[in-house]
Amino acid sequence: MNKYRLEKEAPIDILEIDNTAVRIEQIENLKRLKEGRNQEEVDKALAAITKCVETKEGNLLELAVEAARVRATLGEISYACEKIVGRYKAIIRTISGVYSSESKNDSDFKRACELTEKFAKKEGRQPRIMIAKMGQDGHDRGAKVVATGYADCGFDVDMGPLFQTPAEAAREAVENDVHVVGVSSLAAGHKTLVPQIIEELKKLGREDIVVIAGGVIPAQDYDFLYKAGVAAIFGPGTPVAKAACQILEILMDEE
Ligand code: B12
Repeated sequence: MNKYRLEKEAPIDILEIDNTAVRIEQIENLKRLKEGRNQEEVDKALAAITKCVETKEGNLLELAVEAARVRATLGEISYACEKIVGRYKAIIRTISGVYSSESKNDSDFKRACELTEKFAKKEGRQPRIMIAKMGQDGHDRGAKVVATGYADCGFDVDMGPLFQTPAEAAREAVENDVHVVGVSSLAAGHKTLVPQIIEELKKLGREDIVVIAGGVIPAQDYDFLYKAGVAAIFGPGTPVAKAACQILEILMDEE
């Protein structure tokens, strides 16, 4: 995807965040906030929001500001709306044929198609990959790009929904009997979520399912992920067909 790649990328100084510590701290903050506020005022403000959404009468933004002033949380404010209108669910739409029509003369694309055929002949079915988006990471463009590309190379592709937990993603991968789970991570959750999905697959007795990762993952975290059991990592700018070939080689080596 990126024609102008450097031979050697200069290391970038990156702020390391301990996700688990941040989560614990935030839960503590919420607990303290809830203990210190007037619950009656909060309930009243939230009920006014629900009524406004239901009747479409009043100024929702004004009511949300009032609720925040009495220390209702963002989650509580949105839940007050959700009671009436439900929660938005992104519809996953993947398309096919775009990648193949652009790449039909590309040698990596041709090789990826040959390798999927070879795999299918040997295994009796196409290589099957699930692209997983876990945690609070809403960046789904790269995931959709690779899902579309791999499908055009001959993979059976399952696209998991946004915001899955590692346990949900692992369950879906097992139910669909995939050969590979491809975690797409762009919001710095990889060091927590990737080891967790590997653990969940183990719990389900499917440590044979290969786990790979892609997205914005700093080079200094690669070793950590490899040690956790990831078979390959693909960063921004990775050519889709090249990565497909590498995944197929890993799969065929495993057999
Ligand atoms: C577009 C974008 C958004 C869009 C996302 C739209 C969408 N529906 O996807 C919007 C505007 C919503 C957004 C929001 C945010 N973003 Co943003 N976003 C980006 C941006 C500019 C480009 C991502 C992209 O689409 N690239 C194009 C696709 C095709 O490339 P890709 O995803 O990297 O995928 C390629 C490879 O990585 C690999 N790959 C990816 N997944 C997989 C999976 C497998 C299995 C394989 C094999 C390969 C693979 O293959 C792909 C093809 O080469 C990046 C910066 C960047 N240049 O990466 C920041 C970036 C990811 N965002 C960032 C941030 C901080 C945010 C916000 C938190 C900002 C905020 N304060 O609100 C929010 C978070 C929202 C959320 N809940 O997650 C940071 C993340 C920092 C970090 N990881 O530590 C980045 C890196 C910007 C930065 N430098 O700070 N963002």
